[in-house]
Amino acid sequence: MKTLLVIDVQNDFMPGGSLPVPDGDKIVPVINRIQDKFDLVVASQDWHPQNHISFASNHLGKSTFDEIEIQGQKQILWPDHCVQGTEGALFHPELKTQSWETIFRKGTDPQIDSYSAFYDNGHLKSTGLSGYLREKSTSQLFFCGLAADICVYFSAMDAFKEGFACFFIEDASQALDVEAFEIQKKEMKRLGIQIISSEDI
Ligand code: VGL
Ligand code: ZN
Repeated sequence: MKTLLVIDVQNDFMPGGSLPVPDGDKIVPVINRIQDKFDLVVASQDWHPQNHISFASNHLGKSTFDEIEIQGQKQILWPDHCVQGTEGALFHPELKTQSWETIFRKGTDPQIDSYSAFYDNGHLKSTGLSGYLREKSTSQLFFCGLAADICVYFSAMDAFKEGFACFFIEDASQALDVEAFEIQKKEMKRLGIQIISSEDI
């Protein structure tokens, strides 16, 4: 049973969006091409209230990309992005969504950030995705989306820890910080998360 997880392919992470990933839009045709090779396709959507703690605009005197500490957790302060109900929170208009069985939203609690589609950054609350995938008898989980080094990476790491066989589709994701992603790729490979190309599926 093969499941594709499409992580945060939303307008704000595209060139021209508020938190753009360089070449973020290049992955859209790749993701569209591979979807029908899976038994199940599920997506995640970053879905923040305007007063979200990860927005620099909600911290007086702070700038975007500053790092602060919240309850012992490091938190990067982002530009406002993926605000619930805005254009920026919508999926890329050319992304095929019709075969998606469901969408898991994350980052909805104003006080907690959530990069992974499985858990918030402090691992305090589950989104229910792990239980959902188990109930669907998913054995192999394939990852794609944005940003490779943030939400896709943390999702893959959580899934791996939950015991799923994980495959990271490199050409169906793009990193915000390419150097950080190179290091993460080595770490994932060492753990047994396979880094693959869309052509290997
Ligand atoms: C993301 C930063 C903040 C992502 C979400 O989807 O990679 N990055 N929120
Ligand atoms: Zn976010």
